[in-house]
Amino acid sequence: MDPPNGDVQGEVYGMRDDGSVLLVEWLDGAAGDIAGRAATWTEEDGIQIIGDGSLLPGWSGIPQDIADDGTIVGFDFLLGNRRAWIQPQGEGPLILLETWVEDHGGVVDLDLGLSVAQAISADGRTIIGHTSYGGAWIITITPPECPGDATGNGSVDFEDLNLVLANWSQVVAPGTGGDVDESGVVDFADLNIVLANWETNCL
Ligand SMILES: [Ca+2]
Ligand SMILES: [Ca+2]
Repeated sequence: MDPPNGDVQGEVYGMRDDGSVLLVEWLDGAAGDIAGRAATWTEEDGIQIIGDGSLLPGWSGIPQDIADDGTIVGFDFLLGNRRAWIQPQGEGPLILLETWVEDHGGVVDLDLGLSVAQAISADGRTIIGHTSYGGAWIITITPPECPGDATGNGSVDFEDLNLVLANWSQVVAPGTGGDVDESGVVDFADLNIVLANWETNCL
């Protein structure tokens, strides 16, 4: 693949597992940038700044990894200081990762803070990283309860109904293949839960 633009400087830090999105720290020499800006690059859209390019004005924004739903994790860097951030679903501003965790009921008990977010799992459920001097950390994200959501995408609709019907009266691993009541078999109980929660959006 050709580089996206021979006039830019920067580094590629990560990519989506399917290779469709590259994560770059973008330095636009023509614009006189001295701090790198967090950006994505895709074949279709080229460079797109992530949020404002950094969490804090004047810091370098360094994206590290992206989940399948577009959530991006990374960190800001300035003179040896680092601040981990997240952009949920790849939309809106960058959010200090500690703030995001606490806003979702998590507890950050590290005096030094979550300095660097290193990676996020493809399903977006696990984030790992490290502090500046205090070692590594891991964040596990529990999805919200969403009765009837057989596909696990946060909404109850025809996909879920189809999964129930496709496996009708089958014995499955509890909680999979449309078994939304986790009984181990796909039957009317599951169909009723899907219909009772029809068109619910849990996100
Ligand atoms: Ca669903
Ligand atoms: Ca069942």
